[in-house]
Amino acid sequence: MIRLHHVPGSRSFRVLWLLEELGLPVELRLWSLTDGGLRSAEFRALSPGARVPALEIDGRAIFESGAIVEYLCETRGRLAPAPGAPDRADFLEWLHYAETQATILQNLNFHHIFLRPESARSVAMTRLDTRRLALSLQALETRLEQRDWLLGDFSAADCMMGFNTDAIFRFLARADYPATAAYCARAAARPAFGRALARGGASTIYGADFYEMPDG
Ligand SMILES: N[C@@H](CCC(=O)N[C@@H](CS)C(=O)NCC(=O)O)C(=O)O
Repeated sequence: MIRLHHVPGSRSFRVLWLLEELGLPVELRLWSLTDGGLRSAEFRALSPGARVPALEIDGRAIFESGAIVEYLCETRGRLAPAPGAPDRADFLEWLHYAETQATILQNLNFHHIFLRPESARSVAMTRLDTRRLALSLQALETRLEQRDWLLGDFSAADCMMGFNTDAIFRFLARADYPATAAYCARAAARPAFGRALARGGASTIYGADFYEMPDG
């Protein structure tokens, strides 16, 4: 039995998408970011930092989406170059780069949506993180100008980007990053991506399609 602890539209989508790509049956346990459930002793026994995802598998629980993705590839033997393969370093770089970018997206979610009261939000930090996102996205854009997927062929590193693809164009103009926009569309067209979205549920975070960088 594999059980994924999941919040719709969160980083746990990365794992759900990969499990669908691998054709592995999974039981979902749904949580909310806002009702305090992630801070319960029950959940912290699975993920001590009170974050999703957590995956119960092979008689234990694993937290950290990157660790889960690497573990699934290693133990289920697909969608990643083997250790020592020529493109292994590229795989690890992009797998972890997705999390570098996700932390910026998470900050922007706080700046634009979650922080209350609104007077607690910082214009300077919102502008800084928007610029940091643009820099991180330019690297992705350059990479994708030459290839359909991060490694050329589809890999689990692309699943790590699954959380980011829903968020990046909420804060930056799609038209400025055509290769990344095409990549996001290719990802969304994969049957496993569609199954994961239908099963796990779409993000409920965003009330707007686009959030402008504030003046200041
Ligand atoms: N580096 C961790 C980050 C996990 C993380 O921050 N998850 C968010 C959802 S996308 C979360 O659980 N947030 C709960 C909170 O901040 O209280 C990973 O990749 O698994």
